[in-house]
Amino acid sequence: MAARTALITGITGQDGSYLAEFLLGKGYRVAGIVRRLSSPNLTNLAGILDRVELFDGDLMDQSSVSRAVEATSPDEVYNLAAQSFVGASFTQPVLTGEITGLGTLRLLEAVRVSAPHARVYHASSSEMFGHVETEPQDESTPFHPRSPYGVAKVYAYWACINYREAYSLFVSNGILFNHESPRRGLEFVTRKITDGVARIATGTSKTLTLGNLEARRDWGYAPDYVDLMWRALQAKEPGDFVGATGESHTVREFVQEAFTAAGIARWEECLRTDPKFNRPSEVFNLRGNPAKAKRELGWEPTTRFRDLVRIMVTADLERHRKTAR
Ligand code: NDP
Ligand code: GDR
Repeated sequence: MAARTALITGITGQDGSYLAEFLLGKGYRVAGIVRRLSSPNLTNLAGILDRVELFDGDLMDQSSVSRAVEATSPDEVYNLAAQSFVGASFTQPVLTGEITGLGTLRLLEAVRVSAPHARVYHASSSEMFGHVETEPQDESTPFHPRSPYGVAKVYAYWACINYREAYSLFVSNGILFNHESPRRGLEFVTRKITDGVARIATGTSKTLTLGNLEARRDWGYAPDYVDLMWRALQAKEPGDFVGATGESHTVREFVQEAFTAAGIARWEECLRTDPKFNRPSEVFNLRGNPAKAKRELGWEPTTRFRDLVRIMVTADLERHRKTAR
């Protein structure tokens, strides 16, 4: 039997690279859309570059997205590309809307025209819940986004449901809560913390400066979440699924756990706050209920908070020690 083909947008990112590895492990032919940059950014794909097919394309550009869908004739499409940093969405709101919101519509159009039998996974986000009034959040919790990013994700979420209803496309939303790893971008709080702690532990820095330490998040491990993406497309029917651990912690707790993992006891002396890292409107508290994904997809996260922090601190310590040598 011929290998199934998966097309991934956002393949160079944290999730895209883990998903590509996961699908190669399952025998898929894996293709990805990569935008042109003056300095190519393929670090996350280093181990699999010779096994993935890369197509030039940008979610801002309909023709390049359509060409990639036509050229690969995919069985499964994973739409992970986005301007994904909430902080940057306040300084670049229109760009965020173009990529994260309309970009999804461009991909759906390409699938509708050229690959209507393909199954589509779309990366929706817990940021759509935003200012929550109930806890934990599940698939029926109302949306109240608090950033241009969250607003764009709500648009994309409904675009996916509209294409499911209007054209009978198989489109599923994964409403995923924060998931992290050593491949997380350095501007996101978890990686900023583990990188900062590793710098302090190796003597290249003395302090770590953050914004709101009391924000709560439901943090899981990224490789667990790409498994959910795949499972969502193996289901009988398309649907919308929350992916989360069901446990939440504050930023301050993450900091404490990270310093502990690095063996630094008097960590409060190294911690600073600066209001420049606060957001104009903040999401204070998120915790997900993944019961539907467990019941219908058989999905469960394997890695808990403390192990996640340790995995990330260990990787950053190793990286900084190597460069210090
Ligand atoms: P990353 O920021 O690590 O990756 C984003 C990817 O999108 C990169 O490959 C980036 O390419 C690509 N991209 C950005 N703009 C464009 C564009 N205009 N055209 C084509 N590609 C583009 O994000 P994650 O891997 O963490 O997240 C994957 C998806 O899941 C995103 O949509 C994110 O919003 C969503 N999400 C993430 C969660 C998380 O906790 N990680 C939780 C919920 C949802 P380049 O390398 O060129 O920058
Ligand atoms: P988030 O992730 O906004 O939840 O979006 P981020 O790690 O940026 O922020 C989490 C919380 O930490 C607080 N915070 C800080 N954040 C950053 N980046 N830097 C700081 O110095 C800092 N100090 C405190 C923030 O205010 C916030 O409350 C991520 C992204 O991956 C989205 O794409 C995804 O959809 C959601 O997770 C689920």
